[in-house]
Amino acid sequence: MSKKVTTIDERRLKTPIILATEEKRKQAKRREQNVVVVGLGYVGLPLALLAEKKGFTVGGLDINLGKINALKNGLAPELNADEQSLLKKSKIKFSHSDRIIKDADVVIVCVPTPVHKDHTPDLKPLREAATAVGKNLQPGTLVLVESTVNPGVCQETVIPILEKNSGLKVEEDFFFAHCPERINPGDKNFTVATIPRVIGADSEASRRKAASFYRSILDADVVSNLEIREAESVKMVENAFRDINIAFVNELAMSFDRLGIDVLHVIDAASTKPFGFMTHLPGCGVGGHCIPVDPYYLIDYAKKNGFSHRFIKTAREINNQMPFYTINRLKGILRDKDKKLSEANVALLGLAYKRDISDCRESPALVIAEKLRAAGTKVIPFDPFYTEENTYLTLEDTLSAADYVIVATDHTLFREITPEILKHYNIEAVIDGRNCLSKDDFVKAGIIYRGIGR
Ligand code: SAJ
Repeated sequence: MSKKVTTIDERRLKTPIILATEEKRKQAKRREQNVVVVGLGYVGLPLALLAEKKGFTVGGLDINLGKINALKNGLAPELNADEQSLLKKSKIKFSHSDRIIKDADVVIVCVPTPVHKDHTPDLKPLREAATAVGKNLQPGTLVLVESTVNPGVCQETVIPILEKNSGLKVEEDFFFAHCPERINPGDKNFTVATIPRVIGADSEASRRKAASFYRSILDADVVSNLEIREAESVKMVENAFRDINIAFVNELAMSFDRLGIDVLHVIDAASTKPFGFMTHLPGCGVGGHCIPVDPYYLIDYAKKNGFSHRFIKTAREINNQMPFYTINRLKGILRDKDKKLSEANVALLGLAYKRDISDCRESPALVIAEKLRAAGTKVIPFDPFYTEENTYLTLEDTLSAADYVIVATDHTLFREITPEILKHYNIEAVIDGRNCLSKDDFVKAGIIYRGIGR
């Protein structure tokens, strides 16, 4: 019988001192490596700080001079506490000039990929970033694109711009890979260092270089056996998957409102099934820079190649209508009181697209505010994280000026609102756009409650 060979984990044989010495040697080697991150938003800045923490010499480029000046002064409110402390002691060279790219061994493009009003992809930021990189690209550099794009963008848009502006040839003069970002803003468990990543490349040399770089900064798995277009597709699939599942529960919510069934009770119960079910929750809409945006990139590209994504498109339509559905919940209450929207003073609680963050991009709350105002409603917005738009400085002042409340973001502060508080301010009804309040308590207290699906 063959002797069972036990593979001994080499690391276990090394003493902590040997491991620490090895890490120090790797860090010293990395210090010779210059990494430049292009785009210092919620993706690029944490990545730049992580690369520096892991020993690389790092430069950060952004077209926003105000952001660069703030960063030079150690100011970046959107960072979490750990990242803030890294920024305070950081030696990252923050620059507004793309010449910083000339010294880079690794360039990482982390610029936004939004959509136009008609939901078609807006690649302008990415094209501009690729042009800046191309103009300063040196032979031997590894170019990594983290921005979320549909299949084809790297090979059909980015690489041609890099080659045209540098006179260099991809895979001959410089290396290229795509590693879609997977940041989840506000997530304290999964951070830039711990989220597994996927890499797509079209040559073994680029693949190896990209995998080696990410493995040197991440404490997470790196899957590197994809082609570029596959890696571009992974992100599209991840986010369309989430959007479709949210649309599913949003449709259930609208149906169950008619049927008088509490959709949250049903979803909670279905979630007890340990397999074959994944919990998603209905709400007043789908915001953010990823979920409501990315599916349109895939829809648009597939359409250009002769395929119409009916299911993904329908999911987008369902989710886009949720702000209007939320307003209709209020209209139903007013109708019973023979009132119109133009006679209502509505406290709109929450502008951010999700809990306990300040980001309002594509937020359904902004659609609700716009449509209510168009109907003549007096909208009194309040968001503890996004103070620019607040009518009043406190929640109490906001409630004192309102007759009705719409909760559009389930910030922790709003989850603590009790019926007594609303009664104190003579609030007649609450539309709970995030189903984050206790329906039974409000009904018992005689306050009209409408959730989304309950
Ligand atoms: N939402 C619902 N119901 C849900 C989940 C979310 O209505 O069950 C709404 C949220 O209120 C928000 C929007 O959808 O308005 C997006 O929420 P999100 O939790 O997906 O938050 P994002 O946009 O920050 O998504 C990020 C994404 N990360 C990347 O794209 C790299 C996404 O892929 C992650 O799945 C998501 O975080 C996550 O899982 O938290």
